[in-house]
Amino acid sequence: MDLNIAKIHSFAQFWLREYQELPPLKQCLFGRFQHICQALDFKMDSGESLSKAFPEMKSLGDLEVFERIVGKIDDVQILGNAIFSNFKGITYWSQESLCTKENQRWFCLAFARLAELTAGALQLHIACEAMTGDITRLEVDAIVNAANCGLLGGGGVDGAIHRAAGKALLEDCLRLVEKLPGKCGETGQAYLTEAGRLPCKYVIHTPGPVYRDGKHGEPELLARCYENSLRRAEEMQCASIAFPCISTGVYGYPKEEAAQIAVNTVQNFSPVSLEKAVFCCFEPGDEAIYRRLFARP
Ligand code: AR6
Repeated sequence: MDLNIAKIHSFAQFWLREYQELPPLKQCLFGRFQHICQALDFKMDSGESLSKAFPEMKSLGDLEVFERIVGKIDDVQILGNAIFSNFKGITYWSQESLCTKENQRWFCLAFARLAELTAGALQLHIACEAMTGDITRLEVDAIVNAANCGLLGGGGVDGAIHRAAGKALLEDCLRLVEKLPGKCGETGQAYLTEAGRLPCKYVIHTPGPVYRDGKHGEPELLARCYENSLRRAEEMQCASIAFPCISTGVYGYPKEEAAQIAVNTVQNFSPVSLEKAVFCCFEPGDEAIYRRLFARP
């Protein structure tokens, strides 16, 4: 029987949202869950529980292994069966002792992967827009900051964001940095904070690569900045995100090449919550580069 991918996608989104809020499910919800899983043609007794299908996974508590394995499953039926089989234990989940952060994370990872797979199959895309303006004024869910690895502010768009957001943002950044290994960020990674006085909800700080000659991993690192920023936004169920032209100022990345990477990465991303990405340009001419790229088949 053909799976109804659109239904499975909204199912995965629903349960991902449920699970992101602790405490997890109450027993009474299980009946509904079971019913939906069966309607989606997932089989609880398919024998494909994750630990059976992937013997590498010794215990469900082993989150790192689980994340790696779940990331590799690319069959909706297998993943659905496995999740459903592993949900058998859920009938007991009303017990406080089982409402742990770890169990919650386990389910979130599984549903996020299911949502991602189905989004890919449905060919969902983030709608892209380009504009010229000041990113600090945008009323989107998240704005991205072209940061440096220190993550505590600087010049360019970073300086503008910190000035407009005020002291609260710097305090958030200090708390964030305190928890990072080596007390600094990594190029290509993305780090989320709240947004102080800005009209958006979150700021995602991503240190872009310094451009040398394009042969020192710069394209991959720049793509990672965009991809990781999208992931952070998805983790907070953002519907909209705005990017500046990362690395194209002080860090010297050629504008056309950078815009091409930005657009490709965002358009190839399979969204769950994200609907819109705004490329917020600042200098005259930058917006036209994006518009030309959107117009390409
Ligand atoms: N809104 C939108 N875009 C802006 C704004 C603004 N308010 N202000 C500048 N831009 P840059 P980078 C554009 O140099 O190359 C900082 O000191 C700008 O025109 O801000 O990634 C950091 O702390 C350009 O197109 O970032 C790092 O040390 C784009 O933002 C370093 O610079 C990026 O230029 C990062 O360098």
